[in-house]
Amino acid sequence: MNQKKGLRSDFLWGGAVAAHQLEGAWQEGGKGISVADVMTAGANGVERQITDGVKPGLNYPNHEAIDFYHHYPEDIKLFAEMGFKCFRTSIAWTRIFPKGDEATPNEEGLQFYDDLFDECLKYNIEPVITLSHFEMPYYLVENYGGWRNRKLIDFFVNFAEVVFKRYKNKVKYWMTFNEINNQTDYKNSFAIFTNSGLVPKPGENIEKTMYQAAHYELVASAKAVKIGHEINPDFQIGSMIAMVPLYPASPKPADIMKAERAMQSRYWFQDVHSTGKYPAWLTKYQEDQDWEMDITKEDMSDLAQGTVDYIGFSYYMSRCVQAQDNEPLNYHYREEEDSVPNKYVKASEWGWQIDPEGLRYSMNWFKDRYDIPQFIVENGFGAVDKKEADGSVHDQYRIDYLKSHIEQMKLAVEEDGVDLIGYTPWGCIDLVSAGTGQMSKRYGFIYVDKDDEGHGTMERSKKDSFDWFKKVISSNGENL
Ligand code: BGP
Repeated sequence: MNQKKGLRSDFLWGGAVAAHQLEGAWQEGGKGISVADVMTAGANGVERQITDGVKPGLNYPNHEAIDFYHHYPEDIKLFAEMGFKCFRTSIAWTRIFPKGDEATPNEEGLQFYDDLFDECLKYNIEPVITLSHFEMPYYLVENYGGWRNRKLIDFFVNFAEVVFKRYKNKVKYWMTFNEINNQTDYKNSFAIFTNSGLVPKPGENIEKTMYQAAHYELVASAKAVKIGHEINPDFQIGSMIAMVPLYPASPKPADIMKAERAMQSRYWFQDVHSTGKYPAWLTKYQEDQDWEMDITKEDMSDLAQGTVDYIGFSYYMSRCVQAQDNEPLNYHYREEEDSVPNKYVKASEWGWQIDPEGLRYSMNWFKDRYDIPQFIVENGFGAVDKKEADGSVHDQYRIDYLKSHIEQMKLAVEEDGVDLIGYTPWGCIDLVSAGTGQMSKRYGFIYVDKDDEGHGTMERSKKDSFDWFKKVISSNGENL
């Protein structure tokens, strides 16, 4: 869409969530247990634990979450009041296929999403749907080893086909796997468990397994894209990439090269999603390891036939990388080990570096490499909010964060020619944080009365950012 000034007139303003982080009702409506349901909350500096089943007495925050399953009419009404044009959520795979490998879907689960989408459409809110957002059936982990098993391709494609057919007249915008590239951080057990249901086996080369699992997911994604377009040629089916641009810490050539390799190692997923091919360095790397990869000619043909229509991505922060003396180049950027602080930007309480210009940089980077439409499907500021005695929440810090990012987003559109479909800030209503498993890291325009121990009335109330975002939407981003 060619325009001189402003965002497109059909720009999709909205908000984003994921089924497991807000629905709750983990055992209602015939739902099966997902990987999210076996993860405990973090507490006092202790990370979330991945358990091998649900143990009494532990805090599993996703079980109830904010009970959106029962509150959604009230919540969607508030989204409509803010003026949302779209609402990004995911379909919990376990509501449709409780175990993942069944032949027949669970009608009650399908009906739930019919009702939810109808409720959105009632207010002209377009549902934007992620097929897999950190919540595959736990049964597939226990019985098939998660995505290290090729059989998962068929299970996922079947799930995609069932929901594509069911909602073909209600949903146009889809994404396959949420933040599929997080698993490149393969030493982080949270990243590979939530992305791919991988639990490392003793003695296993988890790096190789990650590449194999990622390959199966990419084939499954491509097959889903192809089938989706056959079911409804108007479908727009995107990838979903966690975009954290990695800057060199200095002009030192070794830092530049390290940053380049780090970017390659985190973002090759979009190469496959967009071109249907693996980048040369990756094929070479896998050959050099003498790994027997299960990548067939048919897979490569599937990848080529299932390239995505748009790039969906999250953007929260940038990071910096610095080469160590005599360090050999490696392709495996790891957040914990390889990042150094950037003295030019501030960080949130969780160390997430606030860098609005990094959003514009990322949009240009995607544009130059892939030149397809983009959709910012997550962006936002996680903070501990304080609810005042009169029920108000003064979250100016959140407004400041979002405003500065929207400004840069607009520059990317107006001055750099990026074709941007929409913008859906993360956690538009407070929900369970994926990283901490806690309620206290909040993103919402709408406050939900619930604490980390699970206590609270669940009452919804508007924060200051609610009216601000309403004004932003009604002016199509002109009035910030
Ligand atoms: C992304 C995920 C979301 C979400 C968000 C914020 O990585 O796609 O599921 O939770 O980040 O992260 P957190 O909840 O850890 O603050």
